[in-house]
Amino acid sequence: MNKLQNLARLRLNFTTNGLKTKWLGKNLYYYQTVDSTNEVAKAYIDIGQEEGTVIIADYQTAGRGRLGRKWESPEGGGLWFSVIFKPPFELKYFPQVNLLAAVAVVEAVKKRTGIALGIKWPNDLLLNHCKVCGILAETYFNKEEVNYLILGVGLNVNVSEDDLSQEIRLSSTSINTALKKYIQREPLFSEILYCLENWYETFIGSGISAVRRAWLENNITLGRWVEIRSFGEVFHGKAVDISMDGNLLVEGERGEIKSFVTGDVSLRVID
Ligand code: BT5
Repeated sequence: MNKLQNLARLRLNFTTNGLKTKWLGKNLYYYQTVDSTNEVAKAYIDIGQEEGTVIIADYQTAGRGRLGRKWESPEGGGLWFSVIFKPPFELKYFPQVNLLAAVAVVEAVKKRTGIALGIKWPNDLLLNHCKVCGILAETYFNKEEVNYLILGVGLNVNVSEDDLSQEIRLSSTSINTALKKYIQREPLFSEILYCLENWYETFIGSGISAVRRAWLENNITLGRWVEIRSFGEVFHGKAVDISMDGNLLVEGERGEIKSFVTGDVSLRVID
């Protein structure tokens, strides 16, 4: 039995009444439990599901972050989902989708809750200095060697401190912790898909400029002293800009500028 057949009994119904998108999320698969929605997305690509397909789960047993890290996905309190994209551009531009995804989630959360999240390069969204959302963009090739991009988003909506491990309790938060009230997940989810579709279309239609501008307006990384770990090396400097490719430019102590590609690094703000 393949992965999707195995999962079939865990599928739930999802009402998409509030969905305002044209194509993104029109195919939507909602599960009670999966290992990782990014993994399920691969199985859907393998059976020919098209761009815009969304997989969402109430609980992930093996939710993951970048570089093999774990993404804690407690039951029912978050939006843990993945979107399948088939970008009509070269692989080297794929990391830029991280930027537009961050911008889209910030915009949707602002519209629905009034809360302003800050973007920490490359893929963390912070609220009151704590992580509330992580984004994971992974490339996947199907049998015909067509490149897909699976965009995974984990947003803590109604997640309480006790739902998370001791390890990350102090560095993470959720929207309901900040607002001190229960948040309905469906309207927020629909809004995120709507913003994601808009920003993706903007990106495809006119490139990174508008995305980059919005990213810059909402970022909390530039101008800060940072410590970057990349392939076993540690680099200290001031985050000064992001390039048109979405790379972070950091000025070292001797004035040298280094460029870091999203995906390869972990970054800590130290000032
Ligand atoms: C990320 O990685 O932040 C990307 C997370 C993407 C999760 C989504 S959920 C749907 C889809 N399916 C998946 O399997 N993944 C995606 P990274 O930058 O490597 O950050 C991981 C780190 O965030 C961990 O090492 C913890 O320190 C922290 N963390 C883990 N779970 C968290 C949570 N629920 N809230 C806040 N921080 C968390």
